[in-house]
Amino acid sequence: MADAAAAGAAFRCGHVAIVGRPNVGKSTLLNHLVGGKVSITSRKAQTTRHRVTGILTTPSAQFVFVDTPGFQTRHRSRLNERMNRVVRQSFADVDAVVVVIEAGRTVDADRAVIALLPPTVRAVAALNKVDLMADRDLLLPQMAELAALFPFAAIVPVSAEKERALDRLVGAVAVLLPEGPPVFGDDDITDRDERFLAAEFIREKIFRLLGEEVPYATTVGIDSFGIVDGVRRIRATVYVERDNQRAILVGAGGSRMKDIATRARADMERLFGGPVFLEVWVRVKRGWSDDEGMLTRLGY
Ligand SMILES: Nc1nc2c(ncn2[C@@H]2O[C@H](COP(=O)(O)OP(=O)(O)OP(=O)(O)O)[C@@H](O)[C@H]2O)c(=O)[nH]1
Ligand SMILES: [Mg+2]
Repeated sequence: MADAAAAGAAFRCGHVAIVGRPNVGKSTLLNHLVGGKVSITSRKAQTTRHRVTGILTTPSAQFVFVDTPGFQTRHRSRLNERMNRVVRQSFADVDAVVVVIEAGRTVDADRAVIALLPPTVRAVAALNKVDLMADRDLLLPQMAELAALFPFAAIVPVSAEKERALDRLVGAVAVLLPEGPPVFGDDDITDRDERFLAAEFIREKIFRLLGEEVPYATTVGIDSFGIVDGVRRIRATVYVERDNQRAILVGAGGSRMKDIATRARADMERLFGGPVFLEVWVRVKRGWSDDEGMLTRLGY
């Protein structure tokens, strides 16, 4: 804040939704923008299911980024409807939107997301994964098409993973934010609590370590979370739809579940900054993704 004042410019602060079709790198972008793992990522589409906040504070601005689930039309269930609702609602209470699109490849699902943008919203397009592009000549025609679809304030090719041009993206978003004091502390990187993050880290390992079916049939609930003598003691339950999915998840002699829990615990200890004792159970709960009461209890 001192720097902004010294330069004669007012401090800016605002909410910025990150939207896009599944798997374009929205959560990876959020994590690299804020410099910590607050939103889970995987190679699989529809990894993110909740609204996840990540906060970046610079000398001249505070950005409250809101990661959202990939907007999609497949896998119809009440859970999917709730996920799409999160995306639509995200436009209502933000000052700017970052639409993430794969560099060099605009598809109909991207156009569907752009069509959701309210005409008055201020938006920047981030063309992500430029590091994977073989032919950079594709960028100019892609930018021309996007500019014709929506009056983007800027279109910025970036690589979230390699942290390329993220400063340009942040600069393009900063000018869209209103003047105002910061609402979070300088060191805060999320407003999500440890309980939520613990459940998400377990879900991430399931998305990363299992095949195409089980992750989508899975959710995680935290049964208890306490701190005793500086050790976080967490008891979690993983819910699956069917017995055979439970067997796959547990693995021979419990080996797969042990691997999932070990990796999730390492992430928790890194972010929480202290030792974690983690106990994970697996239960069959048929139809959880269409059960309104259960979805609400699980925070969807
Ligand atoms: N090469 C490369 N890979 C990236 C980049 N950004 C993200 N990825 C990868 O793309 C995959 C999807 O990333 P996520 O961040 O989970 O994507 P998402 O848009 O949040 O996906 P959903 O939450 O499922 O909608 C992961 O395997 C990331 O490692 C990038 O800049 N370059
Ligand atoms: Mg995501």
